[in-house]
Amino acid sequence: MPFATDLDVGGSMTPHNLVVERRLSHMVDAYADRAAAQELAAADPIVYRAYEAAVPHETDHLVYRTTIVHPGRVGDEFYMTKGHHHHRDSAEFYYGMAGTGVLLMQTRDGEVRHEELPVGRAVYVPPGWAHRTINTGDTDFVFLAVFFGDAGHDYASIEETGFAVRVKEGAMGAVYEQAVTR
Ligand code: M6P
Ligand code: ZN
Repeated sequence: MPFATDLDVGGSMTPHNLVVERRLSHMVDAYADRAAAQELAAADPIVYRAYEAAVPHETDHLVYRTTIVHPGRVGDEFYMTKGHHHHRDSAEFYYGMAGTGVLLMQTRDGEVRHEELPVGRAVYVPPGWAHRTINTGDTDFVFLAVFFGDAGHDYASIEETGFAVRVKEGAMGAVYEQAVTR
């Protein structure tokens, strides 16, 4: 049956089906400065949360989630999502709802692109591009993401290579650094 949900600029979704809550201890290896990550993981802060609408994870359906990436850094690297490919290479649609952040994208061949995702901007992630979001501001970064119900989250293949770019805090704002090969 058709249904409606209410999305709040704070990132909450009413009603919602599932909440993904990612704490730093779940992704210590994602950050360049492992020692800083391990130290901060002792207090185990929540890095981000996602709310999902009650859509079946099946072909022809469009699953949507709001995500709230909290502000913070591990060393000088901004808080970010784990990032993933889709098991079935398929597109994703992003829409900025609050705060300041960036969408980092990378193909399996290592081509990298980033797009800022300010409030009111839509970014299209084509099939085959892994995607990670980064909060480059000092308030919650909130966005909506829409993807196919049968896309599936593949974390392993991007974990293996890592993202080739890291987003860090510089003197004049966010800087994009070539990652050291893992
Ligand atoms: C966005 C979408 C979701 C994803 C979430 C958190 O909302 O891309 O599919 O789950 O961000 O990102 P990740 O799954 O990479 O931790
Ligand atoms: Zn995705």
